Order: sequence, then structure tokens, then C-alpha cells
Amino acid sequence: MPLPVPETAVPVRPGQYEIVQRAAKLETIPGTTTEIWGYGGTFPGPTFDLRRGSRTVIRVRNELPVPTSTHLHGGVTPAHSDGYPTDLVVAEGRGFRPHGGDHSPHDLSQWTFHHGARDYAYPLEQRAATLWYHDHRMDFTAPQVWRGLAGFLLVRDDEDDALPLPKGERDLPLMICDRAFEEDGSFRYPSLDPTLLVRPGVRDAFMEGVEGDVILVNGAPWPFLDVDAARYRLRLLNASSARRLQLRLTPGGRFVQIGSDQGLLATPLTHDAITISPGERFDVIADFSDHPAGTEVTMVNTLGVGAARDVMRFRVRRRAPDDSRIPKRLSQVEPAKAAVAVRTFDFRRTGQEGAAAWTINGQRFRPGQPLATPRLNTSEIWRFTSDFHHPVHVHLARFQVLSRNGKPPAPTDAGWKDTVDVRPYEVVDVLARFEGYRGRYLLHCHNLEHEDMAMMADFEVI
Ligand SMILES: [Cu+2]
Repeated sequence: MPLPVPETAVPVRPGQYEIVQRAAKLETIPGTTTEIWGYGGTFPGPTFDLRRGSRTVIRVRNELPVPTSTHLHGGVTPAHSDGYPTDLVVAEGRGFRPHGGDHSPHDLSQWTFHHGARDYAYPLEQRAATLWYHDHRMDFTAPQVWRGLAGFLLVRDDEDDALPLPKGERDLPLMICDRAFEEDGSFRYPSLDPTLLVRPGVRDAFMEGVEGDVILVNGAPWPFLDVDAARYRLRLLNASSARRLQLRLTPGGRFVQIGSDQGLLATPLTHDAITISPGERFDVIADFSDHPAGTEVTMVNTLGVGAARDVMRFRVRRRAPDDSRIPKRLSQVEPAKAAVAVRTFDFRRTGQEGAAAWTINGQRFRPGQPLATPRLNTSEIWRFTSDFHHPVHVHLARFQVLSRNGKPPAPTDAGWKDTVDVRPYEVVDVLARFEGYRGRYLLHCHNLEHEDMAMMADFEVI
């Protein structure tokens, strides 16, 4: 199937958008029907194409049978609009009781419900970057994102616009995620409670995370894109629940990385392969100009087996003018400021079979009980340790990776990031900068099943 490109969201008034979360039936696998839950009834949702500092309000109306919370991943967002997991929108006329169970016990006074719709305010006082928005509901994020509640939000600015990088149709967001399907085309997911209303969690066999055997790019399985023999800017996002990807282009082709989660690098970096864990973004240039017309270049995931090894294909169609280039200097990346504190966060499975949970510093998620209280406009070293693959995401803050196991970071760790791939038994030090707003934010594992199984914690910027 051809690669779909999500529609660009259109404001209802300058700076104001409205979007409805609703079910829709799509033909994802040819000849079958998939019911998705999507922003605007699409998967991915529409792309919000916005400018730095453009104060934007997005009204999210929920017409789904479940509560939702929308988080802008990578956004420098006031706490009230950050999409806290218990700050929920419930469809008009639909009652809702907080779900119980022993999975993640917590104080019921922590819940907030908005009926029908609510406004999220995004001041977007931040560098140009590829952000994405997705559901963040308490204990049910993984199945709700699996059903389609995710989309892009691009922040642009004058610095990025002024660079002679590929633009227009040669600037493409690519949401890569795995999904599994039943024979009739419906999504297959091992929820304990498929209504997603009462009992959270997945069957025990999926404790480490849920992977699918179909790779979707912008919602289409293994799509192709007809390209010119020219440079393309690919904004890669891994929106999988649990699958890490190691992307390569074959036949030969390198990625020139120009940006990371939080925007442009200082200088471009060339990689033969890019490892991208759930939640991370890589902004890369792929150059098809060396290939004769008729060449098919496949993007593969070398960590995948079987069908999950292929991602998508670029079919080089014709020679075409290309006035883009990759400048040697991309951006000013400020030198790191001195850290005022060092804090350790240990990401680990705790407890015995049947009662196990994914925890941070031995604690399940406890809303309202912050594990850290960094001061606004300071930097801290946050040390992440782990027992497994945990893609660690910090809301609000951005960070630079300082070291892995006391050694220099990987080449793909460069730039300002908000999510870092922490590997089994690794110690990853990052220098995190807390800017923008005071208030309650989250850090958590972005393996979405781990997140739903309590691997999340508050921190409060004071
Ligand atoms: Cu994890």
C-alpha cells in the first residue's frame, strides 16, 4: 500500500483547534475492517503543524466508551495541560467510576473528570522539534494507544526553516509501530478486560510488553513511497508499545541525523543504523540521489525477525532537481550547565510471579507522591539504572546523555532528548534541565505495558 501521510489539522480559529476522539472503521489490512480509536477518527491522528511560541489551545472531545488523557510527548507544557493519567476526559452522558483492583492502588481523591471535552493549552515556548501526542490514561495507556490514539505535533521555528534542508513533500513524519491483528482485521491485544473499563493489565505472558507481527508506518502495513532521486527529511518516531527498532536502509544507504527528540543537533551525524526505542524520535536525511531510477530501497529493522524485519520501501522513480543540502552547522546547542543535584532512579521488576510489578526505586506509581523535587531553572544529573530494556521518558525536561556505564554515550544519544533507551543492567547518566513551569510532572518507562504496570513516578518542579 502507498505510504499515507496524515492530514494537517486545521484550526477553528487562529490558535484554536478542536478534535474528537472517536471510533472509526478503516481498511488497514486489505480486504478486512479494523475498528480504531483515533483523534479525528484517524490513525495516526492529524498532524498539528505549529510554530514555536504560537500559543495553541486544542479542545479534545471524547466520544469513546473509555476515559482519556492526552499528553503532548516532548512538550514544554504547563502541568494542568500535561495529560496527567488521572486527569481524564469522559464522554458526555457517560458515568465513570475510577477502576479498582490491586493493580495500582491509590487515593481516589487524586482523580479529576472533565465531561465531554476539555482544553489543553500548549504555549510551545521551545525549539523546533518533532513531538507527538498520545493517550496517557491511568493503567490503560498501552491498549488505548494500540487502538490508535496517537499523532504528530510538529514545532517549527525560524532557525530550522532557514536551513536548506528538504522541505514540503520531502519532509515526512513516519510513525512506525507494530500491531497484531485477528483474522477479521480487528486489533489483537491481550487485555484482561477488553472493555478497558474495569480491570487493567495484560495476561501474565505479556508482562514484558506486547509486540505485534505487523509493522505499520503512518497506519499502513509495510507501505511503499515513490521518491525522487533526491534527499528526504524523515522524522522517525517509534510509537510501538514495547518493540525496539534498529533501522537500516538496504541496499546501502546511510542516515544523516540532523535532530533528536528535542530538535536540531549542533552538527549532522552519519549512522549506518539507528536504534530507536519506544517514544524516541530521530530526524534524519535519507539521500536517494545515488540510486538509479527503478531502485527499491527497503528500510529494515535488523532487530526484527520474520515479517517484522521489514518496515517500508522507497521506490526511486526519477531524477529530479534538488536544491537541498545538509549544512555543517545546524544549530547552537547550549553547553550544559552545572548540575545542582544527582538523583538515582532504578527501573526494576519487583515482587513474585502473580504479584510482580514494574517499579521505580522499588515503588509502584503513587500519584501525588513525588520521587524528586527539582528547582525551576536548574539542571540535575539523573542516573537511570535498570534490569531490562526500559525507554525512560521525562516529561517537561530535556536532557543530554552524559554517559553509559561510565563510558561515553552512543553516537545516537546526541542532542537534546526526552527519552533514552536504557538497556539491561545499564547505568545511564543524563543532565536534565528543568525549565518552563513549576508543578507536577512524570517520569516513566515508555514501554507502555511497563508504564501501565506502575513503572511511573511523579516529580515536582518547585
Ligand atoms: Cu520498562
